[in-house]
Amino acid sequence: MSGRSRVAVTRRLPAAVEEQLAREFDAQLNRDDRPLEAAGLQQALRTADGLLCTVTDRISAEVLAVEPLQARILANFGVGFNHIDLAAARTRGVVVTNTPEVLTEDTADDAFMLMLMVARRAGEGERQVRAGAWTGWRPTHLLGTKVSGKTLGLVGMGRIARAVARRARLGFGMRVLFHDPVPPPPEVVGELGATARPSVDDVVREADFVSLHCPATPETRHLIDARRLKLMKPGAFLINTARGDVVDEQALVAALKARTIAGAGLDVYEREPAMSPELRTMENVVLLPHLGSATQETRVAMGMRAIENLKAFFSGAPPRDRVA
Ligand code: 8YV
Repeated sequence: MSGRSRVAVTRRLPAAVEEQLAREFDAQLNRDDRPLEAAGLQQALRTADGLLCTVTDRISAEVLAVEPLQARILANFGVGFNHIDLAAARTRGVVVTNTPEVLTEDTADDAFMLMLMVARRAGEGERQVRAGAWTGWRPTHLLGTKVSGKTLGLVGMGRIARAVARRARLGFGMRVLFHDPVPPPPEVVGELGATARPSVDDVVREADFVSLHCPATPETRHLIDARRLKLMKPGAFLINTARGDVVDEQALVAALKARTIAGAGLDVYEREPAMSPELRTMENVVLLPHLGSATQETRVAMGMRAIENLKAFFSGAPPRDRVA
């Protein structure tokens, strides 16, 4: 149908979202769900008015240099947008939007799931049961680390960190510390019962669980490096549901080997889906495949939010979640 905006959708999305996309736009769906490489992304940028893209699309300056550039909006399905070169998008006059808020609670759940799994050795236990290696209950079997009442250190205090802080305080009676270069207003911090620390170093030094909730930017790349891992308590755990780039994965492997820290719960990796093979051999590490927002409800809500941004943009209104 002419007159309808053409939207290239880079991955398969939940059926309800694809149906809505087909109703609203001239939607080019990716039925095979094969990630588009640079050439495929460029083809989409040349032919569609907008892209609905995801974390698996590396939209670099080179990709955006395509001629002729037809697309005027990148509606990202996800809150993180470090896979998109925002400066290049701005230069090329391409608007970028994301999907905040709708995935906050699920990602906070994911962080807590990792915290509990790694501290209570749930992965190890499950592997034992599945292998038929469980010989029965005994008082000294798979003793883990208590979570309730411990100190949680949050790196970043945005929406997701606050949702983690609420769970920690209300559900687990934890003491919550945080550092954020742009902290929330004092009344928000007070409501959460959280305590600010002047630096990331202070947070990692004091926490029993360090949970990462900052965006991936040039400034936060390898924020958790060998030095900061050494500052952590030997009994402490590192939880990452933010982005792989925030942690120096090689330094983490070294720290885990040297028992500088007690364990790690990871949902994200520096070179997804690849990871340091040594991580897979370690019992004190829980490895999830980027599941932060992976619930039926939330993935539909993310899709609808991206559609809302596209509709606003094509109708000439400012999209609600513009990031560039
Ligand atoms: C998404 C995420 O699944 O929103 C984010 O930043 O990491 C995940 O919730 C992913 O980014 C989809 O593009």
